[in-house]
Amino acid sequence: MYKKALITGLTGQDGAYLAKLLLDKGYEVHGLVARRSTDTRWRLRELGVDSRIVYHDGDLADASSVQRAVLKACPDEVYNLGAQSFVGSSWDQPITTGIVDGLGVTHMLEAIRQFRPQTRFYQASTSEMFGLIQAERQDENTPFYPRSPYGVAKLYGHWITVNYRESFGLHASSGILFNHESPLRGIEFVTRKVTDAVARIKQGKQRELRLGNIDAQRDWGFAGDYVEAMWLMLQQDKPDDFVIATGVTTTVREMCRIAFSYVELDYQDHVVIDPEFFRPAEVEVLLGNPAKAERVLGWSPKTNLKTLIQSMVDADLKRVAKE
Ligand code: NAP
Ligand code: G4F
Repeated sequence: MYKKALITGLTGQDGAYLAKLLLDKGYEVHGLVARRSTDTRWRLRELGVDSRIVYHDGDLADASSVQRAVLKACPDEVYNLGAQSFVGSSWDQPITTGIVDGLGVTHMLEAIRQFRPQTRFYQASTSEMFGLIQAERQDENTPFYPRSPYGVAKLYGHWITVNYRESFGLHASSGILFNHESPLRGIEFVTRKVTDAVARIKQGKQRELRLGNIDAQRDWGFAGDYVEAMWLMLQQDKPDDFVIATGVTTTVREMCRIAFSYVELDYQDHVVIDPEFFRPAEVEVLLGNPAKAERVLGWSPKTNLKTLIQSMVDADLKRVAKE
């Protein structure tokens, strides 16, 4: 028998890779998609999966639409990836971020509890919850200290997932994923901002790149590897929480060097530090310890940062050349 999955955040980076993974495994894939005035399905087209998905109109802020999607899709598995996911915007839209990234999780958990309690649930939690880090390498036992409205909202989403698992026995797992990137990454995130700029500068369409805190360090992996971990979590007999990371941390500065040097440019000739891109409170460093995921899920990252950034530059070079 084939399985059915409902994905929120289907049109985002992870939603697109996850939809492809599940379709390749023979799943019937449903997506909760919020109404927008512009086209948001370009990533699904890029991966050639847009016409193979059953779409449900809905918004995580609207509990009734979430319930309707669960009732119509009758999913075996729900992957809750929908979110206002840009940390920088969360200071400008703290209330929306709180509703969608926090309360939205409860909307989905309640729909599952009331109408389909056998459904397995995945919550897209984040290393941003560690914020002002309380241990050099962060794992499932590291205390949280979020530093942005986004991190705070996601922490609520994480704990309500744990709470519904413990209160109602739901098969609800929380994946604490560290930064993961790809050619499908939104342009506002620093890796894509850099690779897009490298492509433009190389082709003479841009001269400088304005960035904020390039001394910040992140544990960056490849989104395609990380969606595999999400799926593995829901295949376990027992629900649980897992850190998904590479175990390597790199500065934004070094990531820039990798991207620019790939096309024989020196980042120091083009990067301009601009106070506009500094945050009210910064997460200076993140470094995950994925030992539990390796031991229990048999998961480990397959892609290193250099290969990842170079693949993003290649994709941006092709795209910018066609503009
Ligand atoms: P993304 O590319 O920004 O995608 C976010 C998705 O959420 C989009 O499909 C967006 O729809 C949807 N969405 C936004 N507001 C919504 C609402 N009110 N109702 C329903 N859907 C809504 O993010 P991503 O990188 O794929 O990340 C996926 C999830 O993992 C997010 O929850 C993010 O917070 C979390 N996460 C990401 C990372 C990472 O490094 N990528 C790390 C840890 C955790 P539109 O396309 O219509 O805007
Ligand atoms: O690429 P970023 O915007 O990602 P950030 O804030 O780490 O958040 C991402 O990863 C989280 C997991 O830890 C996810 F939960 C979240 O949804 C998102 O996917 O910024 C990375 C670092 C930051 O320290 C930022 O201050 O890069 C620094 N940075 C320096 N200049 C910049 C810039 N970030 C952006 N976006 N733009 C800049 O110009």
